[in-house]
Amino acid sequence: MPLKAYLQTCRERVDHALAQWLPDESLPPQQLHAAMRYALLGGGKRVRPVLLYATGAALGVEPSRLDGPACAVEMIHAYSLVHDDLPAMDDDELRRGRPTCHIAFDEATAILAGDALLTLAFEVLASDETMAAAPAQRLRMVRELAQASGHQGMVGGQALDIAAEGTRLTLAQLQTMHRHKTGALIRAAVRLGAISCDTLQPAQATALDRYAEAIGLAFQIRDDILDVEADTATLGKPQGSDEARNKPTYTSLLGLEGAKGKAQTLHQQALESLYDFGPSADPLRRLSAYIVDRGN
Ligand code: GRG
Repeated sequence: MPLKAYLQTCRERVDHALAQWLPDESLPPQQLHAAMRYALLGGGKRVRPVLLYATGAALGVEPSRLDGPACAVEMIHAYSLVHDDLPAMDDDELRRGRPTCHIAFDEATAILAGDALLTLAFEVLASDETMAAAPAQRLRMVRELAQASGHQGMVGGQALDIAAEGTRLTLAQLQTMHRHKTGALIRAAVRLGAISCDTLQPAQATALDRYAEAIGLAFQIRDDILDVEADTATLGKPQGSDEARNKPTYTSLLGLEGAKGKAQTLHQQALESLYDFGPSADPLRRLSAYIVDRGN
């Protein structure tokens, strides 16, 4: 299946599952429920769920068993964007081409909607029946997602990012920050797909980890390149915001061409890590190419 059609199929699949997990807007507290739906269903590339489905496909896992973990990862992602956009953090008014959650609603509602999405993610992992997961598998997924999202992962990376504003970072420091802030959840998406496989071999898990590590960094580098090259309408968020905030980025440290070269090297590393997988891993291979070439 061509990548475009594959992306579309996965996006429709996860959007359908997400809509079913979300509370109805007509039920109280209506404002909170409306904000949760606004934050989660308002577009987005669904990169993390697609990676999770593609990892499952590489290992022969039925897509129906992956809907729960795919929803959980996307819920964490959506919550992080809502909180990242708040005045206390990046103070952004535009996301996915629409007003950010705290602009569309209010600050308190946006904080609560983020909190509710974060906690719903773990409810899904604990209770989704279509996952058909053994208790030990479920527990591993909960632990993976918690570690990737919390102080050892995304939240820790966000704290490093805030502390780094206005300072100069070395490439190693920048990489550590992004490995936590953006990379950890991307790795978790791949790992949750892998944990869903009942017959996962240690060598497969190691190869997929290497793949996820490479594309996680490549994703962030592409984000930095887009912040320089793309326009606000294409991005759906303000262009040039990293430079405006004096944020250390791959493009500021490596230059535009250097950053593009680094992204290509990571793409090659991602492909090499999948060497022992057959055609079932083609969606993962194509996703790596998409991540380093994407236009938004
Ligand atoms: C507030 C706890 C907390 C964490 C925030 C991930 C993050 C941490 C903030 C996002 C800031 C940002 C723009 C990071 C660059 C990379 C990134 C995660 C971009 C947004 O992800 P996409 O491109 O977004 O997958 P869509 O809208 O497609 O879902």
